[in-house]
Formats: sequence, C-alpha cells, structure tokens
Amino acid sequence: MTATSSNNPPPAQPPATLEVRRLTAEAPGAIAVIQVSGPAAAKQINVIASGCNALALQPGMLRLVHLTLDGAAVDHCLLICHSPNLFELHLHGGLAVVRAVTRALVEPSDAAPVPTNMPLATLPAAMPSSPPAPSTIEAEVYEILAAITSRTAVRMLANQLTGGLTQWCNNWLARLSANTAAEHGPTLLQQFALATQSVLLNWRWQRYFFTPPKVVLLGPPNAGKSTLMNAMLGRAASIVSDLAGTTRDYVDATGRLVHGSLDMPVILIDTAGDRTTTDAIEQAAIDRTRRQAASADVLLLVVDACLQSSAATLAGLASTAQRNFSQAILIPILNKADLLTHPPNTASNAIAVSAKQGLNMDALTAAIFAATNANQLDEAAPVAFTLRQRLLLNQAASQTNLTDAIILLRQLTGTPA
Ligand SMILES: Nc1nc2c(ncn2[C@@H]2O[C@H](COP(=O)(O)OP(=O)(O)O)[C@@H](O)[C@H]2O)c(=O)[nH]1
Ligand SMILES: [Mg+2]
Repeated sequence: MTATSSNNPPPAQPPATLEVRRLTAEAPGAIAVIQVSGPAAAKQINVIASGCNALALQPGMLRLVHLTLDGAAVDHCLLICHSPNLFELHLHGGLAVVRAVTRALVEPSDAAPVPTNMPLATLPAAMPSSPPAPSTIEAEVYEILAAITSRTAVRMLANQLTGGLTQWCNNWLARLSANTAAEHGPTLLQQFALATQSVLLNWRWQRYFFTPPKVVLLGPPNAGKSTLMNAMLGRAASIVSDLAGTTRDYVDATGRLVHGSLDMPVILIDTAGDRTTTDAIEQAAIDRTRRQAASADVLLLVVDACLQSSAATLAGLASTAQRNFSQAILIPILNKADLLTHPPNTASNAIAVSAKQGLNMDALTAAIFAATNANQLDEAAPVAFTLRQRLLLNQAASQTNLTDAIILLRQLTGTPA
C-alpha cells in the first residue's frame, strides 16, 4: 500500500476567506467565468450582485443577477451556486467589465480608502495581489483599442507599444537609473518633471481622438444650423425648415471629421435657436440648449451671412458665449455664403460657408482641428491614454527623490524592479 495523503496529512492551512479566480482566459470574448470561493464568497457576491441573495442559494441553483458597481448597474450575469462556499459568475466577456467585477470582488467592501499621502514604499503592498486592471502599457493598448473609432487613434495606440510612451518611459528609466548619484539628482528630476508635464499637457488635445469633442451649434433660428450639422455629418440627422423654431429640442449625432490624413470623431449637437418665447416647451428646449453649450468643447456660432445685422449678431453671440461658456473654443461662421452677391464680411474672423451647397466646408473642418490643436498631432509622440498612466505620471513628476520616480515609472510600464 502506498502512502496516501490521509496517512500523512499536510499541515492544516487556515482556509482562505475569499478566493477569486478567472476560469476563462483574459482576452476579449463573449462570456467570462469568474469563480468565487471561500467562506466569505456569498457575502462578497452580495456586495456587487443585486436581485438575489447569494447566502440563501442552495447547491445547483442558478440565478440571473444584476451587477452593481459603485451604486450603478453595469451588466447582468448568471450566478451559479456549486456549494455554499463555491460560486461561479458567468458574465459578458468584455475586458473592462471583467476587470471591474474582479476588482470589486477582491476589494474588501469595508476597506479603508488608501490615503493619498501614503509613503511610496507601502503603495505596492496596498494594491490587490493580482491587480485586475491592466498594468502594462501593452495590455492597456489592447483594452482601449476595441472602443476606438478613429483610425488616427488606432495608429497612435499602435505607436505606444514600442515607441511613444513605452520608449519615453524606458528612456527616462535608463536616464534616472544611471544618475542616482545625489549631485545629478535635482537637475535631472527637474528635467524629468518638465518632460512629464509636457506629456500630460498634450493629452488635453490628444484625447479628442479617443473621446470625441462635443461640438455645439448655436445661433438664431433660420441661420442654417440644422443644415450645417447635416452637411458635417453627411446625412440628414436634423430637420431643416424655413419655419423658425423647427428644431425645438437639441439633436445629437456622432460624426467623423477628416482633415488630411487625420480623422477625429465628434459629437455634433444641433440646438434650438436662442430667442425670447412665451411657449413653455420651446423655453424648456432653449434651457436644455444652454446646458449643452455649458459642457461643449467647441461652439460653432452660426449666423445668416445675408442679413444686414450678421456682423453684429455674431459679435453679440461671441460675447454672450465668452461670458457664459468660457470653457469652449468659439468658431464664428457666416452661413448661406452662396446667396451673397458681394464678398462676405469676414472681419470677425468668421468662416464663410454654404451648408446647403457644401461650400468651404473643408475650411470649417480645418478650423475645428486648429482650434482643438488636433492639427499639430504627432502620431509617434508619447500619449498617456489611461487614467492609471496619467495618475502615475503626475505622481512621478512631483517626486523629490530619483528612486521614487523610478518606482513609479516601473509601475507604469509594468517592469519588475
Ligand atoms: N441658400 C442657402 N440656404 C440655406 C443654407 N443653409 C440653410 N439654408 C436654408 O435656411 C433655412 C433654415 O435652415 P435650418 O437649417 O433649418 O436653420 P436653423 O433654424 O438654424 O436650424 C432652410 O430653408 C435651409 O434650406 C445655405 O447655406 N444656403
Ligand atoms: Mg434647426
């Protein structure tokens, strides 16, 4: 008889309270299976699954549950109880959902928040032992790639794999590591901080290729805003009419602006003309228009070029917009240029277009690219395209000690110490 484990039992291990394992490969797919086991499994599942009490499930039971993260519903999934200590979640296989769910499961629900001033050396220990979020630039590239609609952004991301941010981090890692001698430290760190800030600042406009800027059309009724929006989209998303007040509520649509070799997604928002009205519904639409303008990246101020008052109307629109919506870039536009018998008055730097005939639309696209700085794009430059990267860079830029900056850069690239 051979020795069996019952003859020679291993030393008793205390049971892990909770174990979370992904049973499917970490890759995009239709379904992902996460196994949750241990005495705390049911309690922890209850933190993220609503519509079912995992503690009350019997072995073999199957339930449809809603996944709730940070108080908001994110998905639904199947919950299978194999035993009171062993469950499986079958959820949609998108990496973002799987990672968010895994993270919520492994984080103790009553965990104290990590203080922001925690000394660097203790930070890695405070993170989950197997971080569910991608921790390398390459993993983040593949995760973001699926949600990208701009070809320019795809090329920018591809460049980050070996060049771009990866190369930038590796270069700085080499420079900082070679200069840990105290006398070189401060100047080198200052250079590093400047270089880091420049990468972070560039994101302010690089981001438009990843998250479409919100472009809101404002102007009096009948100026041709709806016609212009349709012309920019290349399809009839908004109703065009001679009747003032046709566009009562705002209309939004996603489009793509192409400028040379660059393409940028945009959210275009056509609005109700701003005017005094006694109609309660129109007033409500005008209020909603103002809220859209308040969150716009770009405001297209559109007036009818044929009206005597066009220059004054444009100036009035611009000063109101500057006062109320100062966060937005303003682009003044004189529309209906096809009807003019004399050259338009472009003293106000307005772009003269004909939305109806598609005249000078390239100049408008170019103006949006220039206003957002997107025309300066260097596709090979470093892009800090995730919040994780930007937080780590921001933290690295304020370090007064080379070793701490190096630790943060290593975390960013996922390079072991
Ligand atoms: N000739 C000409 N007419 C235009 C142009 N743009 C719009 N219109 C006309 O102006 C009227 C009002 O257009 P619309 O887009 O509904 O204006 P909105 O109220 O600002 O949205 C319609 O009859 C359009 O056909 C243009 O560039 N040239
Ligand atoms: Mg309209």
